[in-house]
Amino acid sequence: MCPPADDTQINGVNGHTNGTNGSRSEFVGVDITRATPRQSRNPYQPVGDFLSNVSRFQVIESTLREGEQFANAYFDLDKKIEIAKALDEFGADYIELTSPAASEASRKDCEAICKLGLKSKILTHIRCNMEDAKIAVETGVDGVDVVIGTSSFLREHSHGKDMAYIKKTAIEVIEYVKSKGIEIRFSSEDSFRSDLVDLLSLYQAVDKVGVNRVGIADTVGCASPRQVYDLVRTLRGVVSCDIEIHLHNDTGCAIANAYCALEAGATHVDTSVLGIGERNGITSLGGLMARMIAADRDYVKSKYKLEKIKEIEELVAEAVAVNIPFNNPITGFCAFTHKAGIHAKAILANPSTYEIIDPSDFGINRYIHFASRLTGWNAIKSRAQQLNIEMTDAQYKECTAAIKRLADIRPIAIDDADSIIHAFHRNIVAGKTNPAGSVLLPNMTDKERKALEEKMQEDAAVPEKRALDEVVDDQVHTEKVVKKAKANGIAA
Ligand code: HCA
Ligand code: CU
Repeated sequence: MCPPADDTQINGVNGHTNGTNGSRSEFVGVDITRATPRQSRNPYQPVGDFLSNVSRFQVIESTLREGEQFANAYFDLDKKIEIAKALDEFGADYIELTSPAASEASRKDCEAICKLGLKSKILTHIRCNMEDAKIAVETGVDGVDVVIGTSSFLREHSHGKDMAYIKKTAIEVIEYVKSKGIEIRFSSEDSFRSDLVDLLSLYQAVDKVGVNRVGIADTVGCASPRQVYDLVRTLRGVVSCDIEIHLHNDTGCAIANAYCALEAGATHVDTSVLGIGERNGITSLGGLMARMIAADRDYVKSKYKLEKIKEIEELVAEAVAVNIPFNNPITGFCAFTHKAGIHAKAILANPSTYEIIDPSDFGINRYIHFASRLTGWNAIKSRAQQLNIEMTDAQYKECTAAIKRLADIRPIAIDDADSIIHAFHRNIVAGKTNPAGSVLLPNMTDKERKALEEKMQEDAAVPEKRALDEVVDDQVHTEKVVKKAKANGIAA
C-alpha cells in the first residue's frame, strides 16, 4: 500500500494556452505550473535491500553505438559531436561509440570524440578478438566494451565458435586491454538464451582475470522482469565485478527490466535516446530517468540534468527523422496533461493526486485540458481566471455546462472554450437572464446550430422531466407502502 501524498499546493496559473511548452499549437490544454517542489518524501521509495542499486546506478549511453544501428540512423561527425556534448551535459556516466573497426570514418569519429575532453567516459564497443581490441585501444577511449554471442543460436549460426574458444579469447582480450590501462567490460550476446552453466563459468573466468564489468544482454528482447531479476541475482553471487545490463524492447519490457536488474544488483544500465537501436531498440534514457526518479528522486536529481532530456530527445528525433511518441515517458506531448473534470479538480488542489513525477523536475509544464466534454467547472474556473474573468461559482458551473453542451456536438479547441467563456461573461455583464442562451461560436455549421438548439431544449426540459419522474416515483413508492401495509394487515 502506498502512503498518502503530501499537501503542497499549486500556486498559480500562467498564460500558455497551447501544448507542450508552446511547441504544438493544435494541442488543447492550459498550462499550470507550481513553484515549490511537491514531494519532500517519495511514497514510492523502494524498500531497503542490500542487493539493490536503484539508488546508485550508472548510465552507459549508447545512442552513438546501439542507436547507430537504428534503421533511420546516420550520424556524421558533427552530429555525433553534438549528441555526445549534449549527453555529457546531461551527465551520462559513459558514452558508448560504434566500433572503430566498423569503418574508417567510425575510427576517426571515435578519435575525434575522445579528444573533446568530455566529463563522460568514452567507450567503444568491439567484437571479442585481438584485431578489434588493438584498433580500439589506439583511439584514446577510456574503456572497451567487448561482446560475443554465447547462445547456441549465435554460436551455430553466427560466429561458429565453441565456449572453450570464447573463454580463451575473452581472457586474451581482457588481459591485453587491461595492460593498456583501459577499462574493460565483457558481455555475452543473447545471454537469456544461453546455457546458464556455460554463462556463469565464463563470467567467473573473466572476473578472475580482473574484468571491470560483465554485461548481460537481452539481445532479442525476450526476457521478462522476473527472468532478468533471477539472472542478475544469480550472477551477483558469482562475480565480484560490476554488472551491466543491455535490454532490447521487443516485448515492451526494456525499462521495467532495467529496473529489476538494478534491484537484483546490476550497477550499469545501457540506454539510448528515445530507445533507438536495432529493431524497436533498447531501454530509453528518458524512460529510465522517469522510472528512476519515481524510485529515488534525490539520487537522480543530484546526478543528472533532467531538464536536458527534452532537448536531447528533440535533437536525436530530428537527426533520425522520427517524432517523439505521444506516450513517451516525460516528453510525450500529453505526458502531464489532465483532462477529466475529477482529475483536473484534484490536480488543481494538489498535483500529487494524479502525478507521480513532478514535470518541473524535467523543466516541463503540466496542463489542464479544459476544452472537452469531460471538463469540470474547476478547470473552467481556473481557465476563466487566467483570462481575468471573475464569476460566481454558480456562473462558472453554468458556463461549464454551456461548454460541455457544445463539446457534445463537435470537438472543440481552446479558442472555442475561451470564446464561450468570454461570451457567457459578456452576457452576464449585460444583465441577460439566460447568459448561456445566445452563446454560439462564429464557425458553427447550420447542422451544429440545430443540434445545439435541440440540446438546449432537451437540457431545459431536464428539470421538468426530473420533477415529473420524482412525482411518479413518489406515487409508485406510496402505492407500494400502502400495498405492503395492507398485506401486513395495517390500515393505510
Ligand atoms: C550488437 C549486440 C548487442 C550487444 C550488447 C552488449 C546486443 O548489436 O552488437 O554489448 O552488451 O543487444 O546483444 O547490442
Ligand atoms: Cu543491443
